[in-house]
Amino acid sequence: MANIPKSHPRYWSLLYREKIIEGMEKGITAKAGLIAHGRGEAFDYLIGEKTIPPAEEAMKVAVAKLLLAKHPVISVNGNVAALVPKETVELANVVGAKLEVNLFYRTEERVRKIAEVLREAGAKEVLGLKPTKRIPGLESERGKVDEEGIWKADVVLVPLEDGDRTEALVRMGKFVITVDLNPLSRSARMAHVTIVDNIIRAYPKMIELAKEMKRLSREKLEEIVKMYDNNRILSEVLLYIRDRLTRLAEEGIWKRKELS
Ligand code: PTJ
Repeated sequence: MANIPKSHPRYWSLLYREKIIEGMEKGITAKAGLIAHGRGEAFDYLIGEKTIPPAEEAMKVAVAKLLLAKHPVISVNGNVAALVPKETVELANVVGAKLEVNLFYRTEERVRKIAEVLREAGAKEVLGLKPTKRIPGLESERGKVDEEGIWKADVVLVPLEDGDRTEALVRMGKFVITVDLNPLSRSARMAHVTIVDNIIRAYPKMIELAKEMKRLSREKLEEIVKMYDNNRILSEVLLYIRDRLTRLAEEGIWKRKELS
């Protein structure tokens, strides 16, 4: 990995960029994953590279839904494995979810390598290595799922996902949660709960929330889920970006070192 000085003003951003590059070189991340990451970075600039209130609200509902689920599954792709392997395993442990490697650009070798990364991060069980079922309506490679995982799941967390697959999962009757920095993406609009935040901030926060919310009764968790409206959340994200950009334009961003 390139040596990035900690004093660099954009240290964190460069560090995660390097993780994605390293993931690709190791055969974990797809080449298209580099493009997806760049798109994510651009949207992260727009929200100010911090967790914004509508994302926090969506996270609470996502965690409540995962805790309430009978068969929750967290899907893992090449970008997620490169960026947040430990956090993925920890989140699955706290909410009691299964982990399934499910790839858009599926190759058996990548599936195996990602499963290895998850095991190194502490996962006891990783599904998706021998999928026997197919998501209806998706061509063979993209639609392969594990009978004990996504196939059976009632709630699926599919971060950084393609819109087509999100839509197919919704059609199958799954409750779909996504993490996507682009509030305009098809995935963001198709999912039942969309967390518009960088996964590197979202997963640690969701772990914290899950540890607290585990103590709540089912009634309380159901109450949190009941009032949720994903369309409102996506509108709030767009309005947040609009207001932030307006403020920055009016204040003159060139005068400021830190953007908030
Ligand atoms: O590993 P595979 O084969 O499953 O492929 C994974 C990618 C990401 C290449 C594949 O799912 C894909 O092409 O996805 P898309 O359609 O590019 O969508 C990815 C979405 O994730 C985009 O809307 C990005 O803005 C968003 N994104 C990228 N990086 C992050 C992110 N959202 C949150 N956190 C990020 N770090």
